[in-house]
Amino acid sequence: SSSSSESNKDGNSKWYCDATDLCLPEEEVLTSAVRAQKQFESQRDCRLSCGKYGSIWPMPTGNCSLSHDRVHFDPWKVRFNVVAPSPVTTQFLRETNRLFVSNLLKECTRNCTFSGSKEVLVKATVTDSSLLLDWTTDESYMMVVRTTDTASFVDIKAPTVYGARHAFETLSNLVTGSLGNGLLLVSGARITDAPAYPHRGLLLDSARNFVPLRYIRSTLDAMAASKLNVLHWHVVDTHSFPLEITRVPEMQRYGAYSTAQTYSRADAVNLVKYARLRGIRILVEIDGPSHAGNGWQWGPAAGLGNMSVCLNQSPWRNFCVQPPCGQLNPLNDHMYAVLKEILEDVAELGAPEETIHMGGDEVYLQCWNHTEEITNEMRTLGYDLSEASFLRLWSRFHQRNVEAWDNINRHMYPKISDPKPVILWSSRLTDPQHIEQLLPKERFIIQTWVGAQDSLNRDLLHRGYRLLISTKDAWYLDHGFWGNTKYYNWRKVYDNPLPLASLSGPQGRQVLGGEVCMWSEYVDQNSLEPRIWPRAGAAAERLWSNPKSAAYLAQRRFYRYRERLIARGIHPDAVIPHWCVLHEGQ
Ligand code: CP6
Repeated sequence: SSSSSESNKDGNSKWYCDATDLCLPEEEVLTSAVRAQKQFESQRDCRLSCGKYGSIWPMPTGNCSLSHDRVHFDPWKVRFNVVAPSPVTTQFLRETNRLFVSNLLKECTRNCTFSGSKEVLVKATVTDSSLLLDWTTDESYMMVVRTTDTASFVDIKAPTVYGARHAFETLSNLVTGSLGNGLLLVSGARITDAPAYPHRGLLLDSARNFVPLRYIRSTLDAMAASKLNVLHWHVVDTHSFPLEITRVPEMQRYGAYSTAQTYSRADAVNLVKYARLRGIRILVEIDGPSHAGNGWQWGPAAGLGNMSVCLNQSPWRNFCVQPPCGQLNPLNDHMYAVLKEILEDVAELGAPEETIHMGGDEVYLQCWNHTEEITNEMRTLGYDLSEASFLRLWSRFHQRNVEAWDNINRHMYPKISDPKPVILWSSRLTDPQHIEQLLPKERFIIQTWVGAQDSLNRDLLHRGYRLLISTKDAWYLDHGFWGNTKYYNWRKVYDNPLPLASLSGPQGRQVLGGEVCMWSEYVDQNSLEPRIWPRAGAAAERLWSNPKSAAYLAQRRFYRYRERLIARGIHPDAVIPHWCVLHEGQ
């Protein structure tokens, strides 16, 4: 047995392979005439589909049925007909079509051209003329696939281009390899689909260890394949500041590990475009007041005073959670001015509707309390040095930055009328007894990282806050690499329902979704991909489908999902001995 708690569906765990997903008997592949009139008579529920028949990941949430039959399929013979209401949406779908074909070409083991395959005519109709991508974007789609003697027809309807691009991903899930040339396509399908949560994220830390741009692009490719839609880019931290800030070049100059380990402004702008074409937002985090040090050291020499404090203190344990220490000085006005310029740069990088993550995690009050410059200034301003004073100082830090963020957006994007909410990590400020005084619920979204049993999520929802969930005892992909915790395998990631997942109504909708987190203390480009994938895919199905069943029922589909990642050039970790897949059901 691999684990006593992960029993198979019979409730025992005596099998080494607990691959118990239901696969229907294999059927002959149709090579020529297809019984079009019969193709929906033998339709299968998508949940029962196994690798051989194309298997959809994440599972659609609406109607979903697939034909038993497959036809030969040649990606070169796909013809697209795009019906979109504006030049930008038309252009978007054309580029999406190219990505779809190039992804499928990677699936061909020998040659993609098979003489017996017929044309596939894909019609995609979208109605919204904008490319807006935020929590309100409708990502739903409908898709019908049918096959006649002469061709296959795919009809996709979606409100937005993002729904349409998800439909293309689903369509590529209906394609499987063949032993000879070409590929096979499920001959008939009817699918309606929409995500359970609007925020389906992956956090990537590129500050502890630098992650070269092409590895971030690969991460985006795999996210697109999984219908994840937010890359939370934890781009800077105390350790390094690789991001170019054009208004404040000192940040990168003082903060990057080397000139090679940097992201230029153009890199970031291009990455945002690359992501959006794949249906993904890039949400930049500028963490503060804690987790900020390198990059901020140039204040004294420039006459701006200490903008970050405790950087070189020892022993570090007295000043921060993790070395190197560094915490922004909340009483230095120059620091706020520089931070505002950083926020301006970030606001310009992204889409007009995009917002920002401002961190707020792991503040160490002892750092400020042990910095004379700060305690002296506090006494001058009439603060005592109580804990309540420091908490007030900390919340003022966030309030000031939110005001700056609002001002920036009012000027930069006057057409967007509502102030954008800002995201913060859960912390002492988000304790239920403090939060309503400190962080107004209209302005702040809280990303919680408490354990699954913690009452915080329920308490904050009860008080009307919107949440992102990153349960640290299931969705921290770095766990198991710090030496003392068990590696979170994909089942654990999968079997972690979001709080109030079963609630409909306002409290259910206050959970915007969640993120799996790839902190980079112990990964860089050499181990990044297998650490993230395929486990982040388990979170992707949790967030898209909110499945009622546990991981064992998804195993066969998950295995096939992993194979698709491999075909697309990703290097996911292994999840099961291949022998188990070959002997499944025996
Ligand atoms: N870095 C930052 C981290 C973590 C956080 N913020 C973290 C904390 C605890 C664990 C793993 C990661 N490495 N900036 C907390 C949100 Cl167990």
